[in-house]
Parts: sequence; structure tokens; C-alpha cells
Amino acid sequence: MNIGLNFFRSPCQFIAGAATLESLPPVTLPEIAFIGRSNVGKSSLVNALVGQKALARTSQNPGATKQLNFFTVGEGLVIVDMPGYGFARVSKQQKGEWDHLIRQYLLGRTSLKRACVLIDARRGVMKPDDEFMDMLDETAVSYQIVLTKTDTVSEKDLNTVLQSTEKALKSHVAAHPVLIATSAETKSGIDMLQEQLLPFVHTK
Ligand SMILES: Nc1nc2c(ncn2[C@@H]2O[C@H](COP(=O)(O)OP(=O)(O)OP(=O)(O)O)[C@@H](O)[C@H]2O)c(=O)[nH]1
Ligand SMILES: [Mg+2]
Repeated sequence: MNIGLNFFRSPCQFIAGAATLESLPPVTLPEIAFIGRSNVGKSSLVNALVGQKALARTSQNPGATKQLNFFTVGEGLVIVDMPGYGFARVSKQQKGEWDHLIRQYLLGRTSLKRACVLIDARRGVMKPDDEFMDMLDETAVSYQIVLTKTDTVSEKDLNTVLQSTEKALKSHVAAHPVLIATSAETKSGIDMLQEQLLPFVHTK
């Protein structure tokens, strides 16, 4: 069966929220995970990807997403909206538990096809991102960098951050070479993200 980008307009459903490894839902469809620092725009990008406003819960306050949230897109894909790493207004213990959960999920999930590592266009790749990608480089996880919030920077600053991110990409050998620049606000680059993810969709 041939499918196109309108696949991402398929009905979506929340299937599970997992705060522990034991509560992860069973492996069914191919999975795409959205990861990145707190507040980088993971939940907003998930919503933009599937053309919805409030499938995933967003917030101005870092630490909004507190568990791994699993959503099905039609009958072809599972999207995982993850808690943030790095800065969040949560306790050290909570942060440690999230980091452990995120790491164990990424290392062990057989259905995970790609992790989208989100980078805020206003900040570029920061130390926690670099460290996180170092960890991914040592695993078999296929990952790709996605710039977020591109609407908040000037064209000049966007070019600068694109260049510095391309440079960072070169030091992370396992990263997918295509860098995607997006805005959940203007929907710029969402079609490119969909194109990159379409090959993973399960077709009957
Ligand atoms: N201008 C602009 N704001 C955005 C964009 N994407 C997200 N935001 C805002 O950034 C804030 C954080 O967005 P979330 O999607 O909740 O971020 P998150 O990465 O899921 O955050 P945590 O779950 O706390 O880790 C919200 O106030 C969003 O409205 C974007 O493309 N442009
Ligand atoms: Mg979130």
C-alpha cells in the first residue's frame, strides 16, 4: 500500500503513560521518540506533526511531561513524547529517575525506529545535548536532530545556529546527517519532518 504525508492526519490515540519501565506498553507498531531538554518543544512538535492542538500536553513551565506518553497514529506508527533531560524544576531524585527511564527505554526498546533529538533554535546544541548524543552514539539507536522554535529567531541567527548544529552533527557519527528546522508555531519544516518519518510507517 502506498501512503503519503496525509497519513499524519490519521486519527491519533493516547495509549499509555509510563513512569516506570514495568509500565511500558507492549511493543506493537514502529515507534518514534521525541527527546530533548525540558521546554525545547517536544510535546508541541508532536502535536504539530499530527496536526492537532492538544494531543500531547504542553506548558510554559519546564517539566510538563512527566512520563513516557505513547500515542498511535492511525494503524501505522507510535509516537512517544518523553520527559525532558537537563534543566527542569523537579527534584534531583525525580530527574535521576527520568534519566534512568529514558535511557533504559532508548537502549532496550526493539520497536524504536528513530529518536528525534530536539534542539532549541535560540540556544543551539548545549552541553546536556552533547552528552546525551554521546550516549546515543554508543548505542544502536538511530537518531536525528530537529531544531525547534525557528520562528523565534531572525534569519541570520537561524543560519548561525544551523551552521553550529551541522558542526556538532559531524562530531556525532551515529546521527542522521539530515538536519530538520521546524516551528510548531508556524508549522515551518513540519512537512520535512513527516517526510523523514514516513519510511518507518507500518503498512499492511
Ligand atoms: N514560539 C514558539 N514557541 C514554541 C514552539 N514550540 C513550543 N513552544 C513553546 O515552548 C514551551 C514548551 O513547549 P512544550 O512543547 O511543552 O515543551 P516540552 O519539550 O514538551 O517540555 P517538557 O515536557 O517540560 O520537557 C510552550 O510554552 C510552547 O508553547 C515553537 O515552535 N515556537
Ligand atoms: Mg512535554
